[in-house]
Amino acid sequence: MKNVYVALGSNIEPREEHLSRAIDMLQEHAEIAVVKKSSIYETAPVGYTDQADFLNMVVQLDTSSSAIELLTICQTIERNLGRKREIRFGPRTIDLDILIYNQENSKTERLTVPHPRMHERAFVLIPLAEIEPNICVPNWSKSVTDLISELSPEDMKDVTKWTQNESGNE
Ligand code: PH2
Ligand code: MG
Ligand code: MG
Repeated sequence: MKNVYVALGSNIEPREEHLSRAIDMLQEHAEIAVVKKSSIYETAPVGYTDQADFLNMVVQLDTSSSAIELLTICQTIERNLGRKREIRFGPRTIDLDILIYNQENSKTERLTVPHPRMHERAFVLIPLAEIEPNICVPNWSKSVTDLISELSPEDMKDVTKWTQNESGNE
């Protein structure tokens, strides 16, 4: 079994339903078990900022699938949840990104693990730290906590825990 961390994000309503349906589809897959789930965070868009806020979270999986097989599974789930590939970094019903695959460091045309931008993304590191603060992130060879300590206060303040029914969420 391989130990894997996957980031989920959605900024098209119903955002929470997109996250939970994606997790159900991962869990239903014969070669995947969802071991841990972080809380859901509401986050300001990074990169392409003229779009709605995201809900983001991170899950830990056990899987017998290879990294590339898991990528294909994630892309199938994205398609099944209506993901259309349009603007790079733009709005999406669901995005599933493999962050860490069993401490491997690998780069192919289709997939780079660990995720090449995870070290600079508070919306990834904060939920990951909630479930696995001490895991070493290959490539940077630093713990999640150490990577968070390198983020700016502005990056950190754009990520807040999301609770259903507070502040008018449906
Ligand atoms: N995903 C992106 C680009 N920007 N910003 C936030 N807050 N959350 C995301 O999941 C996200 C993003 C590309 O995948
Ligand atoms: Mg992404
Ligand atoms: Mg993606």
